[in-house]
Amino acid sequence: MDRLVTIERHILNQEHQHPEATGVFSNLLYDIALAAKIIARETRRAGLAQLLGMAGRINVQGEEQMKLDAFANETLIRMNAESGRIAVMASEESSGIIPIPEAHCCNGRYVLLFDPLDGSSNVEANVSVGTIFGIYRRISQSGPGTLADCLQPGRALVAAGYVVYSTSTMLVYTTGRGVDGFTLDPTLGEFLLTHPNLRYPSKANYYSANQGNQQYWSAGVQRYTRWLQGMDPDEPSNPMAARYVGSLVADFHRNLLAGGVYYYPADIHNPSGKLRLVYESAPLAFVAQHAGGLASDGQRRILDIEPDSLHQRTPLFIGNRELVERAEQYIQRYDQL
Ligand code: P6P
Repeated sequence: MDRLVTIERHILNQEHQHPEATGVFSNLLYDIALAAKIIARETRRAGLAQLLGMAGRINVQGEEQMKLDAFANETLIRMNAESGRIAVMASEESSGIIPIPEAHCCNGRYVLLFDPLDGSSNVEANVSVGTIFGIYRRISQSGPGTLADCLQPGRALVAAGYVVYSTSTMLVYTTGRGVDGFTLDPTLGEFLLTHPNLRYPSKANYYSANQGNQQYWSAGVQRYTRWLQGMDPDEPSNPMAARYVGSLVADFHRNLLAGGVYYYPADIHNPSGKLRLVYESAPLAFVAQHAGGLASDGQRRILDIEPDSLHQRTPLFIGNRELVERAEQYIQRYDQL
């Protein structure tokens, strides 16, 4: 029987490989893992705990805020606001930066960005949802963290990951040295290392996109989609299977394990696409990169994009490297015409 490795033990083992480490970063990762356990508990019993149904509040995206959204957001804020490890936070559910109380912010070295419950519109249908997070070092010198601390390019991330709340709850993260997956054993209350050193398989099986929007995509993206379906007469290929959950984290996770590409391109109604750069696309791009994959907006690599604003959107192609590069090639070839 393999040795049981909890996420805490794994984080500590990684810390020991950095003699200069002070443990602050490790404790920040512990805090996120604990928040994930709390959110998992509520997500699992959402229907029972009457957490379903609209909170009646409208969030910054103009969407009715699910009570579970609010709960996940509050949990992540509460777990990190007074730890002294964070200089500033930002969330999909909060319009501006989330300042840290003066008493706890000024020594905080890190910046935490998150989408507390991505895909939450699926909660009522009992479909998988997820948390996405990214961690930067602060670039401001002292005092309370700033908006600029939150608008760093993804290549400056020091850690990123996601939690997928599904048939089981998994936390997958990287600190830039491999991607590791942990499955929550609810009877122990522990995340156990179940998927060490995750890498995209060389053979990709799935493509994930909302083809209801296909007529609104560019010529290049439409042609790319036909290639994925084995229907581009000029570029013969084996058809791939379509899988689209409507929950980015669920699609991303399946494609990471089974090989595939997820894309939410720009369309004539949404020239910048739908997904957010700072707390959705960049953290997942960091994970994809360290699992041997790639993420692009169709022209630029996601990790190279310098954010202009907290909630800016970006087109997103993410998954197996060759599938994302192929999308860039189709866009290069057919969208410039
Ligand atoms: P559509 C959920 O709202 C989300 O942000 C992603 O999790 C998901 O992949 C996408 O939007 C679904 O969007 O337009 O296909 O319903």
